[in-house]
Amino acid sequence: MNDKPVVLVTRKLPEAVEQRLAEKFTALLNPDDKLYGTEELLRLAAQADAILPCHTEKFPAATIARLPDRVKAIANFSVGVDHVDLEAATEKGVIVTNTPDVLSDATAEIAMLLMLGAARRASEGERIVRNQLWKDWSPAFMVGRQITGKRLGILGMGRVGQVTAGRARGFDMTIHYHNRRPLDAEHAGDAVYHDSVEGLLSAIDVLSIHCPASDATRGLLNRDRLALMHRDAIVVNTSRGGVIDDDALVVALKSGAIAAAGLDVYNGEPDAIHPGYRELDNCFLLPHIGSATVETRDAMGFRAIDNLVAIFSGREPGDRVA
Ligand code: 8YV
Repeated sequence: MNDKPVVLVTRKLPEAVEQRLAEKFTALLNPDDKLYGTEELLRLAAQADAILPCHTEKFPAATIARLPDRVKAIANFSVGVDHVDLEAATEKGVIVTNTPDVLSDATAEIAMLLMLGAARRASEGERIVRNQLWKDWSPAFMVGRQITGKRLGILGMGRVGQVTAGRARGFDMTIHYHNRRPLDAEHAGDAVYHDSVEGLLSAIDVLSIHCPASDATRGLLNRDRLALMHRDAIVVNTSRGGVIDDDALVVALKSGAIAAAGLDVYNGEPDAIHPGYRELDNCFLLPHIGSATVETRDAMGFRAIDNLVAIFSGREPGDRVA
């Protein structure tokens, strides 16, 4: 007889993760990595005691209300939980967890890659070489900007923000940040706190966005705030597309109001992002790969499993967010 809890896994996860999951649970896997729509998700959830989703599956209040009562938990394979209505989950008594810490290094790497790629015109250069458009060299050819020694502004100095600050210090960048509250001295180090987004934006050369998407941060980087940045400034986003007002950023990039952007996350990703970004040479664009390393994806899966094991052993999961 099999009395292990049943876990619905919505996407294909790394082999080691699926193996460990199968040792502890009855796992309903998705070997073809099909993207489930809401109805299919709810149909499959009828057999599940918990769901292990990615950010690609959405759980608004209406979906949570329709979850079968046997579903006790949503153990996300993600640190961001903006795809789950946490209030609705709490109301229904569904525990929600995420996977913090384990993706901070990988995401900070991508933030640095975006800074460098945007500053040094990586997209443009790569296209020139690949398309056999490289005909000459001159002192003025492909001249970009240097990030070394510049002022980095971190919007959201949480786990990923702090690791990014550490990496940026290796480039002799000075660190500025805005958070709801300043960090304690041990975590802030030499970073300069700004008590307003506006104060931060007017004091920096490079902005790296690390705050979660929420009602409070939606469209935060809008036309008025972009106008506070100087003409050589660079905007980088590894958090969520929703923090940026795309129309405003595209206009700023097109008009030269700021120099460049490096983006890994978008409103409307994957296939309905603002078309303006694709046309701009001063955009360095990646397809939401902040945590896409072998090491991190395994660690995210193990962390989600640890949360599920705690929940089904009657313990408080380490990463409970609702
Ligand atoms: C993940 C992310 O790949 O964890 C997050 O919040 O944005 C990504 O790094 C994705 O969410 C997996 O579900």
